Amino acid sequence: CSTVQVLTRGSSISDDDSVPWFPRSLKDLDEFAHRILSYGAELDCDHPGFTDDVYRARRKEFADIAYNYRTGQPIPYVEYTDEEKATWRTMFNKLVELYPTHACKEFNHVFPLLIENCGYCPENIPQLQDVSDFLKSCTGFTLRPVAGLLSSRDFLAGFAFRVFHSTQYIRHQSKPLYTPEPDVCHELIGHAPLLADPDFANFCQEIGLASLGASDEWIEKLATLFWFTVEFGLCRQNNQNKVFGAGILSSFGELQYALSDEPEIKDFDADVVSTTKYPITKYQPVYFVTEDFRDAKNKLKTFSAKIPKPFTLYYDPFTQGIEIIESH
Ligand code: HBI
Ligand code: FE
Repeated sequence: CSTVQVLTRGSSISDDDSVPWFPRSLKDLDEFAHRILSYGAELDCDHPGFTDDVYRARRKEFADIAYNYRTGQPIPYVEYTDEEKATWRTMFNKLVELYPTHACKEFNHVFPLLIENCGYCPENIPQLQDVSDFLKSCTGFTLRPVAGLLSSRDFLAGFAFRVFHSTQYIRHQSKPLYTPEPDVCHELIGHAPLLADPDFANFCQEIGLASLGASDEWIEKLATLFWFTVEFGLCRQNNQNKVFGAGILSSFGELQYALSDEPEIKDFDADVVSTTKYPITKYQPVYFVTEDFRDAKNKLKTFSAKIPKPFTLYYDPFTQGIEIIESH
């Protein structure tokens, strides 16, 4: 029979339990606030701040802000301590030395704008709300505070709405150049700059939309694609490899290692990338290179067209909601 394309609002998709729940509006993202895998104050025993009660209490303060945050509210300003600012300063000063030669041109285009518009400088940790306002004016991306690690499904779902779940706490002062988990340095220096780039923002939203309603196996593939692009991606510019992955951009050591001749470099192929295993707490043995963010988005679209879903969805920028076109 011919497929009947029905544009439905309260579609029966919610009755179809073969489709995992996914957010349909910005407000729905509030569901994630309490679905975190690790509450910020619960540190692993090998965490640099594990035995530091003052640090753990501070982490609880940040986790509570995020846990109580609701869509539409301003992100609370935080008075960072001198010790936290010193950690940021060490990180900031080391990293900015390398960006002109190691970061992609889009990053180097945006970074000065963040200095000018959001108070990025060695002495000051920028406020999430100020960075969010700047990103919104560039690409519509906004930041939302998160209390700790989200599941891949939930974290990727935020991207469908151009929402980046950002931590607000900072790594322990004993290791300013290392963090076992995302922290405000990683988010604001690694991720935020490129979320201001239109092509990169489109790429990120594409991953998010592909993840909505996908099965767990496909979520894992998309999370792996995310890992080798948004977190650890390289691109080709003027016949040289340049960095765009946040995990590299926010790591002084890995920024040098990634462009050295030590790691294996492969051309980006979505099918290969999505099934490549990767280590979490050491430098990546392999990186993938894409031409540019448009190229990456086109390859991602071809890849995500293979994800089996009993419906087609799209993002409505006017309602900032997800619309379903159901095919029977
Ligand atoms: N959760 N809060 C948070 N921040 C991340 O960067 C993050 C996450 N969950 C999963 C994740 N990153 C990636 O490993 C992919 O699974 C998406
Ligand atoms: Fe990250």
